[in-house]
Amino acid sequence: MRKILDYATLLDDAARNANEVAQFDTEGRLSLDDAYAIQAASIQRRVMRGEHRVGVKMGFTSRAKMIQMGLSDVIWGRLTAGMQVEEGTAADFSRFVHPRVEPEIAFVLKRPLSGNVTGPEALAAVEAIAPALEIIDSRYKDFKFTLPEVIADNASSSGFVIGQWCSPQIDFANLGLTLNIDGRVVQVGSTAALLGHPLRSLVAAARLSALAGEPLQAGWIVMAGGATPAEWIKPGQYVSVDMERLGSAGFHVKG
Ligand code: OOG
Ligand code: MG
Repeated sequence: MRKILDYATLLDDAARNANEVAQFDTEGRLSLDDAYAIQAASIQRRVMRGEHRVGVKMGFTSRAKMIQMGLSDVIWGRLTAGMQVEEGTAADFSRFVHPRVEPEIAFVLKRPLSGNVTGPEALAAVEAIAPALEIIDSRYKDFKFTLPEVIADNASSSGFVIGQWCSPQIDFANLGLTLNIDGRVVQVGSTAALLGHPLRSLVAAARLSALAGEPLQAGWIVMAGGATPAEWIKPGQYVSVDMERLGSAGFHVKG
C-alpha cells in the first residue's frame, strides 16, 4: 500500500488543481484510521500554505444524503478559512472538479466543546446558528467513492457559505428549508432530517474531533450536514437556501 503521505499529497494536489483522481481503495484495504490520517495530512498541507482551521463539517447525518451516496456512517472533515465563500458573492467554478451544493445549518461556538457531551451542554456552547450551504466536490472520478476514500478526501469538502448568524434560542429542531437554483425550488427539507435534531450532529462533532485529538474550539464553525440530497451546480447560476425563521444564504457560480 502506498504511504499515508502519498495519498494526502495526491488528494491535496487534486483539490488545489481541480483535477479528478481514480479511486484507490475499491478493495477496502484502507482502515478508517488510515483514512482519517490521510485527511489530517492533506489538511496539514493547506495549513502549511497559510490556511487556518476554522472548524468541522459533518457528513451523512441525514438519510437523504446516506441514500444519495450509498454510505451510512457519520463522517467528519476539517474546514479551513480558504474554503469559505462570503455570502452573496461568487464562487469560481474553475476551482472545482464537479461541484454539488446542499443546504445545511451551521453553528459557531462561544466556548470549546470536547468529548461526550449532552445536547443541553452542546447548546450552551453555541454562540449562534445560521442557514448555510455546503459546496461539495469529490476529487474522485464520477463522484464515486468508498467510505475510507471519502474520509481521506476530507469528506468532499470544498466550500461553504454562511448566512446571517441568529440566536441559538430559536428552536431549530425542525425548521423547514428549501434549496433554490436561479429562484426555482430544487429540494425541500427540514433541519429535523439531521439525526432527528441538528444538535445531535454537533454532539457527534464534539466526540469525533476530541477522539482525533483536535477538540472543537471557541470561534469554530460546525456544519451539521446536508438536510437534502445535493444538487449539481453550473456556471452562471445563483444558488440559495431559505430556512424558516433563520433567513437565507446564497452565492453566484462564476463561469
Ligand atoms: C460526502 C460528504 C457528505 C453531508 O453533508 O452529508 C456531506 C459527499 O456526499 O460527497 O457533506
Ligand atoms: Mg455537507
